Amino acid sequence: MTDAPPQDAAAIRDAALDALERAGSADALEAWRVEYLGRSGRMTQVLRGVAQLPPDERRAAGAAANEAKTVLEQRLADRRAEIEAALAEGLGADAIDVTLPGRPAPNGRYHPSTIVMREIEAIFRGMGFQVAEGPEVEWDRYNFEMLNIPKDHPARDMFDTFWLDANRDPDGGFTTLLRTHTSPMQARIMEAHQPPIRVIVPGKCYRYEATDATHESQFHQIEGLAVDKGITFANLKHTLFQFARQMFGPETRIRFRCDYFPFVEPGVDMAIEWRGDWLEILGAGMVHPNVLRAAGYDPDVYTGFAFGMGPERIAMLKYGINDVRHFLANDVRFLRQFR
Ligand code: YSA
Repeated sequence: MTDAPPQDAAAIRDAALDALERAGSADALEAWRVEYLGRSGRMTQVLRGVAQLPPDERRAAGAAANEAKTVLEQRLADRRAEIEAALAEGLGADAIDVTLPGRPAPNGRYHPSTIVMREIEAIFRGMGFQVAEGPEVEWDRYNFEMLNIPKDHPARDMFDTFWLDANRDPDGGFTTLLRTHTSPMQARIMEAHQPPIRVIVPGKCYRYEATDATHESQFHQIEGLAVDKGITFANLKHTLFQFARQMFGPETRIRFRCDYFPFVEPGVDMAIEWRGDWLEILGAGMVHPNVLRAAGYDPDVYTGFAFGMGPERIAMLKYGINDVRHFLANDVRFLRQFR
């Protein structure tokens, strides 16, 4: 006599139920089904074994094995339903409603200074100028001395300067600063290159001055420099007239007036007529012989013109902005208006 089938049925049922709890996917359930209830499954084997038992044991053993099989089939069905429900719930949470309108991606925009500077650059590139950039932390030598503004020159008062404590000369004087204009790049470019030169230099400038509607302590300038044999004031005037007409329209009226900058002779400022008023947009002039000489050029051979303009002031004209301080206030209501 053997009691193996009924005991096996109970033991296999318990092991199977245990394994079923751990099966967490449709694939795992199928593997479980094959292992216990498949054609050669462990519970199927037990049922087949009942036929080999002595007749008086078959009834009880068969009933026990059938009951164990029924329990497993029932639990398999329940477990399948549980897994399908969990899967449906997960899918529901991640479901994408493809019929919803798309959310607009927030686009960045160009700053109005950038827009105007690019426009200015494009105009001068079209006239054969290259574009260069230079350092914002500058030596006194380039910002002033090589531009014919020696130490103690009264013209230094035109440029309220942020001096840096990083370097001092033997007398304890400051030697480095935040550049007050882009003009030091004139000296750097002439020092490093031979004529002919036609270049513009966009960049940030800093002045230690009280701010108001037309003055910021940080702003941009675009410097222009042309040096060659035979450059005259007429070339300067033509270049700036071309620029103003492309920038502000072909009918734009332009005014030149004498002005003083130590690095040019003669010096001028240029204004354009805008909404019934004259608005100054740049300083300019013929490069001073001392500046040419300081860069190693012979002023009897080479002449040049230079100019420096403020893109924020130009943007104010173009867009009707009434205060230069808006440019750096980081107010998105202001910045959103430009593309
Ligand atoms: C003059 C002659 C040259 O051959 C070359 C360049 C120059 C310009 C000279 N370097 C200069 O800085 N002149 S400036 O003090 O009159 O500034 C030029 C332009 O920069 C101004 O017309 C204005 O548009 C802008 N600017 C100056 N200070 C500013 C400013 N913009 C905003 N805030 C400030 N504080």
